[in-house]
Amino acid sequence: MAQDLIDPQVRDLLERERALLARLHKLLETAGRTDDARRVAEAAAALSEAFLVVIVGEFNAGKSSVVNALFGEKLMEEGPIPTTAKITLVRYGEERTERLISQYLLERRIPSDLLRYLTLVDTPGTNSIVAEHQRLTEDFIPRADLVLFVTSYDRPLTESEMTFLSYIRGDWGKTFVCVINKSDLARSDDDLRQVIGHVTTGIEDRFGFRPEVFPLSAALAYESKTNPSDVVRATLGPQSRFEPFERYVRERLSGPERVAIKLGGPLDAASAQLAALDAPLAEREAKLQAATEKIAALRDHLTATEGALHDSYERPLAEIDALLEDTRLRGVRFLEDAFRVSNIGLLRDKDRFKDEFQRQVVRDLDREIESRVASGVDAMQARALGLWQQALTGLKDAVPATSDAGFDRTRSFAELEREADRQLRLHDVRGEARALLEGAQQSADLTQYVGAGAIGLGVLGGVLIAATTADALGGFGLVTAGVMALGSLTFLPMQRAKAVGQLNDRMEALKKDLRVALEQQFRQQAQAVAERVGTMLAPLEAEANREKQAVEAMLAERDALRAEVTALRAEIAA
Ligand SMILES: Nc1nc2c(ncn2[C@@H]2O[C@H](COP(=O)(O)OP(=O)(O)O)[C@@H](O)[C@H]2O)c(=O)[nH]1
Ligand SMILES: [Mg+2]
Repeated sequence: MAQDLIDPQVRDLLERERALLARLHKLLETAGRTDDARRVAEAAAALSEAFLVVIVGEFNAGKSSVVNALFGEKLMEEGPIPTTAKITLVRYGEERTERLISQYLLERRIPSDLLRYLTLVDTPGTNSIVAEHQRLTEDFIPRADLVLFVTSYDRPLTESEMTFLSYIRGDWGKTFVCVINKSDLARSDDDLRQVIGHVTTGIEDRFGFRPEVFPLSAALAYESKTNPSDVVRATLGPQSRFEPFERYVRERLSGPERVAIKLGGPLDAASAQLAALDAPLAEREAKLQAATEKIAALRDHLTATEGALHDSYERPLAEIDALLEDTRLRGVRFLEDAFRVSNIGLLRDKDRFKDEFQRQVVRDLDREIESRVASGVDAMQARALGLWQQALTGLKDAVPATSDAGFDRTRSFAELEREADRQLRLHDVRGEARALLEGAQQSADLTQYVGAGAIGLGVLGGVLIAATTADALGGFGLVTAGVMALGSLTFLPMQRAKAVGQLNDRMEALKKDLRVALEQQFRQQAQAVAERVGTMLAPLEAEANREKQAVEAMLAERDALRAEVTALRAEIAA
């Protein structure tokens, strides 16, 4: 079969090497090494050009017929009339196309499997040689793996053929193999032997080397490959004498030495490119490693932030405690003073009593508490942002600003900075403090004092009054008539002691409940702040993760390709 012109094993190696180079090309492009990728593409292209066969000979000697017989298909037109005065490059293409590369060079693409492994150059007759042909031929001859000189039995070794061969041998230092086509025209073996002798000595005398000479019949060989009749094919095969020539071509093209040269070159290129990839990949890996560590540290740092945030409202809470304690003391003083006979008017006037209590005891407790809460919120936010900014600065130092390939923090950093900026601008201490306070007031701990409906600005004072005085006052009011009636002077101190006791109890409970409610609100807010700051890390983590996957994939591919290069080398050498 024509396919076997290239040994199947060699074809397999070629395919694998082609696949290897394609993968390497992709890897280099992914790694951003465009120039190297281009070099690999060139090596791959050279591999496709593997096994360049140049056919020379007089017009009408049967060059096209020999090619067609080798392939077992009509790649080239045959005929007694010169069809072209151009050098024709025949190579693989998905479909049959013809393209004029220059005035004297025609490229023909044919979807023939064998052309995946070899490229043919068909030259016009040697007698039509022009300067341009010579120059073009010069482009191909030195690269040729095989130069086929086709002469014909009926006109063996013409003078123009000798002239052309002298270019090949003399100017370009190439050897060639000689086909004597149309040997079916020989009337006897003796005649044929004579022609063979003529050609062999003619070349030897002129060029100083003894050529391989193959007398054959391309016409019969083609028939022996394509005739539908088994009998015809079996008879014509030996008659065509084509087999030794075909075997020779196969050995020349797929012999171990040539294969080693053909496949070794691109493999060397691949090895070099893989080696060149080590440093940049290691650098990306190191960068990524540093960034990942930094991000993880930042994540830890932020987790710790939540804890740190709790410290920031401890002081305001203690101050609120102190404020309530002061209030309690004022309340005790107020009650001790109020429960006297001289003050009986105040005790009888519930509204006045309340007003006085508000004025002397409660004072601006609401505002005071609100301002402590505000400073707690403020401290917490400031702390969160401070931690965040500090972390961001550290991260900036650790993660490279830009790199043509690899971890790119620029985008995520811009996002982070925007977010931090937004947090700063959004920061409305008073509003947040009020919200926090309202949240605390709505909590079950505090609504027990006044009911949820009474909540509003300054309600804490109301809470306080309700908590400390309602019972005392109510209790007092109820017995006032009795007091007057009995005129009992022992009754007032009793009531006073009772009221003070109640105030103390209530204040103690309120202190505790308010603290619990506020703490809960602060904790919630700290958690929200920590979460918000935490989510700002997400894009950076995503970027690091993306880079991690990219680098890991590239490393794995590099190692796989390296192993494949080694395997291919071993098989080529075998
Ligand atoms: N008798 C005979 N004629 C052949 C043989 N091979 C080719 N020819 C004829 O020789 C002529 C030229 O063949 P072609 O392949 O076109 O020659 P090219 O100009 O060198 O490409 C054609 O008419 C073919 O039919 C052969 O083996 N025996
Ligand atoms: Mg031809």
